[in-house]
Amino acid sequence: DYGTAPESSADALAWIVEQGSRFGHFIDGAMTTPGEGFESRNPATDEVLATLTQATQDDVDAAVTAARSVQPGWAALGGKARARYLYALARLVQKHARLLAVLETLDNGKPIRESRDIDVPLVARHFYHHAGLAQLMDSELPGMEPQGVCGQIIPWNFPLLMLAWKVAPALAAGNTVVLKPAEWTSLTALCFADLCRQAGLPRGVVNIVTGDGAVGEMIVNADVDKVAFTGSTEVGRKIRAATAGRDIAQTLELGGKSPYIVFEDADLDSAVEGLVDAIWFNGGQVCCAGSRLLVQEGVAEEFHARLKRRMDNLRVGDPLDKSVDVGAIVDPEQLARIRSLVDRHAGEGEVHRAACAMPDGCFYPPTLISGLSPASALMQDEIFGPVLVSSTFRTPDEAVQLANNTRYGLAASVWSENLNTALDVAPKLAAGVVWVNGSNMFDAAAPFGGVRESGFGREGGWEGLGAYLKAPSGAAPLVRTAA
Ligand code: TXE
Repeated sequence: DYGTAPESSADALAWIVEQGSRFGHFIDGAMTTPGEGFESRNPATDEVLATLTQATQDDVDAAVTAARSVQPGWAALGGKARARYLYALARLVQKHARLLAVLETLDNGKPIRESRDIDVPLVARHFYHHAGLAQLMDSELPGMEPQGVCGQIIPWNFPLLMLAWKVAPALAAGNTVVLKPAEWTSLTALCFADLCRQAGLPRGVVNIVTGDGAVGEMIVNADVDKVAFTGSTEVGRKIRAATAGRDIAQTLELGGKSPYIVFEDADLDSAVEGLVDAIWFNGGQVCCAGSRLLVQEGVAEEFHARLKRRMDNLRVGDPLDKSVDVGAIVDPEQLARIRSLVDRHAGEGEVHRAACAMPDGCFYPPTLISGLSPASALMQDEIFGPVLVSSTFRTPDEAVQLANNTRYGLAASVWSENLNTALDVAPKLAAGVVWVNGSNMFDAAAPFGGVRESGFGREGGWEGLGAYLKAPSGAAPLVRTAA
């Protein structure tokens, strides 16, 4: 019973204070002494939550050395023994679910309903799933070897979930890791370091260093065997350049501008509800957000009318309020990026801002900009905020052509009550994931990743595990599809 009162932040704030409100890095099984650093703030209130340390080259070197020295031993333990640690981590995530959810909401600004019901349960599911895969490894994948030491750099939109997507498969496969959370949202990663200690994970298997992009660069340039990155296409490109000529494995999960295609025979109310989830989940700060609505002409007017009515009922506000749909934007810098892109181009279409009450501070109203030309920057560039853009199409062919008119290719969503239409269109879409009559559906067993400028490599499923393995000869990584 969650009740309706705002979730209390007391336990999470007490946890921060217990840790001294100043955090070092987690290297070789212990927290280092906090050094020069930066503040982590609650974007909804602008309160300082804690002070974090900017890692130096020496810190990164120490983390990589620790990871390197224990990696052969961790791999030699075998899949079944590693599975026991992953199960322990999964159970600890569940045990501390409330603390982790509140901490995530304080640090990131996402609604507590999301961190509690989506992020943290998916984190536990990811560790359980990979514990299961680790158990199967010795019998199902004999002879496969881990990549070695993995440098992992993650973004701020799903801080703990992106950690789980990176750490769980790496550990299951016998790798050790040096992970850097995003500078705006490092607290749940540091709390996870504490869970590693509680799980009795051997020291050095997981190392976490904090800091900005410069620390990310140090990790990419360090003696690592694999780089796994989720973040902007721009940084993905820098990582490609920095690793050119080096024989290391890579997984890059980058930006998106995913189409949300509504045919005139779709169940319009369901499609509106699906769209709320596609673009206003996590305030649109989702790499695979259904941020580009393409609606068939015959129902465009009616669909937009229903959508606007639904938007006006969204609740924006205190992320700890359990009835809030859209929380704070992660940081004033991200808010400024959203504002600048929208303000420069909004005149090219018709703007509808949700009529809901808006709090002051780092918030942005749910916004729809319709009637845009396909070439408009708003139709082409990732806004990464609660802003939906839309345009119309006449025929299925035109829908496919408009949907694919993007440099990205992460996800797509098709809405039709006619399965033939949906199944005809879905395979023609240039996207790593296509949902039919749904959106934003994730599972640890389903591979996720993009094509084109959305990156390459898959996370989740056998493919995701395969990306952390190599054949004994050092040949191409395993890619195995589930039967
Ligand atoms: O991302 P960055 P930012 C998109 C979204 C957003 C834009 C900018 O459009 O508006 O990117 O966000 C680390 N070498 N996405 O600037 O910079 C950084 O410290 C190595 C989409 O926050 O890519 C952080 O840990 N690492 C996205 C991580 O990269 C570097 C999620 C991501 O930050 C680095 C986030 C460097 N040179 C933003 N520079 C998604 N696909 O989900 C920075 N970093």
